[in-house]
Amino acid sequence: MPLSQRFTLTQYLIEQRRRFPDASGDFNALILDVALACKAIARTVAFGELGGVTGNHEVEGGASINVQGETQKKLDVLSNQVFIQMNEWGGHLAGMASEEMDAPYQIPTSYPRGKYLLVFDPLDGSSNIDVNVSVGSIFSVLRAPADAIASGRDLTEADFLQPGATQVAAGYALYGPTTMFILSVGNGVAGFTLDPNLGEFRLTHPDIRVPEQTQEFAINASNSRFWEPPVKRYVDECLAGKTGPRGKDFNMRWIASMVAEAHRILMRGGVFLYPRDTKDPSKPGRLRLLYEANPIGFIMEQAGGRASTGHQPVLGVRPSELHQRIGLVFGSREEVERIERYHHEPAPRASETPLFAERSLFRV
Ligand code: AFP
Repeated sequence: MPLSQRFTLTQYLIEQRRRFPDASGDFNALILDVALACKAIARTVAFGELGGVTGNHEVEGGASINVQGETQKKLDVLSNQVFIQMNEWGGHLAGMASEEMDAPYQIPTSYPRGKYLLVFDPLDGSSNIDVNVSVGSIFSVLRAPADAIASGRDLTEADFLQPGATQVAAGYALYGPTTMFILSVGNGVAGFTLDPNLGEFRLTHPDIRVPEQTQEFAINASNSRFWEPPVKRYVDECLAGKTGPRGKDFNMRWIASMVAEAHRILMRGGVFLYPRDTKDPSKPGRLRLLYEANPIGFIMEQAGGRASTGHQPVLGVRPSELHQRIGLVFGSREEVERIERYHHEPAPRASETPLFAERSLFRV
């Protein structure tokens, strides 16, 4: 399709809004502010060492640590600031929450307060930014509680604890060889590529569908000794390839940047697992529910894929904490359903699964 005929993100949003003749335009303006933040972050990331933005964020006494107990990169802090600056003033938001902030961010009283909540991971995969892997920003849009909208009161953590199924929209920007913006407003998934000449996101992937089957899986195999039996079983069967119960060979990938893995899976299928494991009993998984699992889960489901904790659909989980962690499996529908089935079935006896006994590559 000639470039001139490709919709911009703004045109796409206007088209989508025609489904809701009474819409105020607030929602579209919010998504455009989020997209602007992503463009600004893409630009900052692209300068890398030249822009003096690589490395840890240093404070008195050493590198700063976020609420997760993780070292903050300079770019984590900068990206968080960009999200706040671009989104606090427009009057569309009642408040924000981020991986990089302990508590909800209150919209300053100098700005009007609106009806949406924005939850985000400003720079996912950032612990690998210094080696130039693809990183991205993940966001989720929720409705603020009615009384908060009516009164304009400060928000509490509880206001954000909504199941993923209630998301109004979700998406991510990927800062890779090209910058892309992937969005679902609850009507399928559309992908936009940043046109560096225009500085605009142009619609390049109008209706993304995750292939239902796959021969590719992604998991951090260094955790194998901590996996629960259903995950061990699944991975063992994939590794057994043609000669095993699956009767086909599988390929494995691990980028350690979930947003990049999610994008690969959206484009060509696959399954991603960061399951609950026994590594640290105080952490029921590695990834965060509200700004990682829920938005990526929403995108996957809207693209015909599936997202699960292993035990239940991730979008059905009622959050208990702002920074709650959770086990996450997503991607091609048939694989995710298989992994869920393994979690619900009684563990097979060793005699029924020779892979588990003698030949498991990941035996403990
Ligand atoms: P960072 O944003 O701190 O780099 O974390 C990335 C992440 O949350 C997710 O994007 C990766 O899939 C996962 O962590 C990688 O975890 P491992 O380092 O345990 O493989």
